[in-house]
Amino acid sequence: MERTLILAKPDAVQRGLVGELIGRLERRGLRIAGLKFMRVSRATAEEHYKEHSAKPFFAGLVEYITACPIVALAMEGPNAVDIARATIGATNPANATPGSIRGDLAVSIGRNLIHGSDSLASAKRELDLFFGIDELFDYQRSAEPWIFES
Ligand code: D4T
Repeated sequence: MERTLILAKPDAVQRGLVGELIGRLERRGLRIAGLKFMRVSRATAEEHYKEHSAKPFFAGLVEYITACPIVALAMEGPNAVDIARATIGATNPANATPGSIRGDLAVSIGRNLIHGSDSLASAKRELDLFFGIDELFDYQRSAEPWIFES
């Protein structure tokens, strides 16, 4: 079982596509372990994208992700990191396969709708950045009958 960080970015919120994005990931088979509607601070954005800090698109990327609220999700399931990335599609929507989220719903790399962690190590780092441990639901430990009545 893996967890991955998903961000429905500002353009997804503005275009009213949050439900569509979550729905696609849920229908694929991943389940929600955490969810929040939030404004990303500049400090969090810079930390989240620090591997790109020297790139020419970094300033625009931070402006974009902090511009209006996003929806942050922890999604979980077997191979959740790779499954989410495949469902999302290539970083540049121009190269994303039709049938993927970006391949169906986006055209521009600078407005590519959604983020998914690119490795298990990134997922852990990014989930820690966006969620406190008490904000994530532990299905394994829960005695709640969360799908079926007994
Ligand atoms: P995110 O992190 O947003 O899910 O994107 P990816 O994981 O798919 O891709 P990434 O880390 O390589 O890029 C992060 C972010 O930067 C934007 N970007 C990227 C951009 O605006 N111009 C560019 O040339 C590149 C490479 C898009 C995603």
